[in-house]
Amino acid sequence: MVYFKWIYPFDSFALTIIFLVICAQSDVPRPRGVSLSKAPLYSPTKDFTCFDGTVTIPFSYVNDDYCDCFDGSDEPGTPACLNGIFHCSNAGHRAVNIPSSRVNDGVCDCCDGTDEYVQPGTCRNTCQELGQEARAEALRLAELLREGSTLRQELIEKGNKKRKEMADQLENLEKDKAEAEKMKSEKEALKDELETKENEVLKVYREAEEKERQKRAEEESEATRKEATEHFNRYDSDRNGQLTIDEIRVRNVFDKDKDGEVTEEEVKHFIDDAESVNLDYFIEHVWPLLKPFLMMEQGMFRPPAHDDAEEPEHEMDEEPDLDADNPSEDDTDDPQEDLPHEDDHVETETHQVYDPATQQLVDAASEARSQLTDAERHVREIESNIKNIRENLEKDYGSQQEFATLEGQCFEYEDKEYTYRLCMFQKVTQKSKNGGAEVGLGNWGEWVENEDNKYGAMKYTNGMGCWNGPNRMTTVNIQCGLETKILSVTEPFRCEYKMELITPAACDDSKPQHPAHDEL
Ligand code: MAN
Repeated sequence: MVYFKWIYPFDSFALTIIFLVICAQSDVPRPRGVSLSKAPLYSPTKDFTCFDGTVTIPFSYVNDDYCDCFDGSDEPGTPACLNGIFHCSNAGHRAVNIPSSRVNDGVCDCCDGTDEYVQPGTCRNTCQELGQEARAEALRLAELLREGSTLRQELIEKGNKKRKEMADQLENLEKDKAEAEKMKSEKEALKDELETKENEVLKVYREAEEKERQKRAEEESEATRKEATEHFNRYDSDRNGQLTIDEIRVRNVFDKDKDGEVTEEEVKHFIDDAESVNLDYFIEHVWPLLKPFLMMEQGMFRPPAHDDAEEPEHEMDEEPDLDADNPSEDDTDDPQEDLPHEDDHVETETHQVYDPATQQLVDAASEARSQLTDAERHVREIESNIKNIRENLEKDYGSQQEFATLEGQCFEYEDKEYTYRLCMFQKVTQKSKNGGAEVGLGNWGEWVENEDNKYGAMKYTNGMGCWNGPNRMTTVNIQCGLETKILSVTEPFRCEYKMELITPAACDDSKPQHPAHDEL
């Protein structure tokens, strides 16, 4: 495994010197379980004062297997106090502190075996071996850090270069934007000007169209009137200008249900309660009701079939197939209901033909509109680029821009069930190997300090909602390594993911050394 965390470079000479000094210091007389740094607090010639200052006892009470101090400081070398601390010097390896309750419990906690002194021989001293391994590991890690920090330096240079390029790009884009906006205003002005002209010339056409429409409407109304009058005269057999109930009853066309008889109800349908109607009433009220039946008779209008299977075969001259048994208001065979209405919107594609001069103006205006649309799109594109660059420039890519080149780079990790993908400073996703959609495990949020390192972990938050739970989120712990790579992905809590990432960007050899232990 090639990663490293908070280990600082030691060369073998320095390690040897430190080791010799420790061996010399390990001989300093002190009560059992006391570290070198605490030794001065235990003077055999003075009474002992507990570390918390509450009690002072004769020195002979120290390590007498009776707990006198609340903080357990009088019994570092016995298990008498529950909260005491036993210090293993572990000469040759790393000193450690263990709870003094583990002293003489039959388990070897210290590599030098000093925690199990009542039964000598219980523990073998393994400190030399372990120390040797640890020193070899420290050297390996120191070497890793040395190599990694060279790579990090390169990343820093590239990162700064990238940032500078982005700043230059932003400056250029701001200029482009000013120009594009100027262009847009010009195109807008040109479009307004040409549209004004276009409207002026089209006004003549629109007026002519309106006149034409009115004319057509009048002609249609006149034709309707004429046709209705002809029918009125045909039915008004005594030619007295009044169509009576008797005159209606003998006309088959008013026999809505085609049962061979024009009933009272059928008459009422056309003329309400009137005894007779004159021509004007006929044209306005009766004709619109009668016309669809006439059209059906002439085969000019067919109501839509409601059930294809049962649709009767219509002959051109066939009578309208009306439901004679039940002519209710809901009768869907009523041709009146199926006629196109005046306010029905009928899409018709008309291509207006203009005179050449007008056409030229219409074309110019339409070209100006399209150019304005292009100019507006261009401004929007530049604005979006500016926004992206600004967002990136505002991101924290590390104290020396060491993480900048990683922006947008994606790394994958596969376990048995899922493929995880981390796109640096953007998002984390999870895809099941059994198919299904990608699940968002979080979007770039912020750096999180980890073991005194401001850039120790990244937080990706606000991912896809978890079933009956919060939105998914991911913490990416970052350590030094010679390449950028995800080492593991876990889900310690449901929908909370943890990634271990190594990268040379984290190999910082300039950090102050952290003394992990008080001896060695
Ligand atoms: C999916 C995955 C899992 C997650 C569950 C929660 O199966 O995203 O990681 O634990 O949903 O329901």
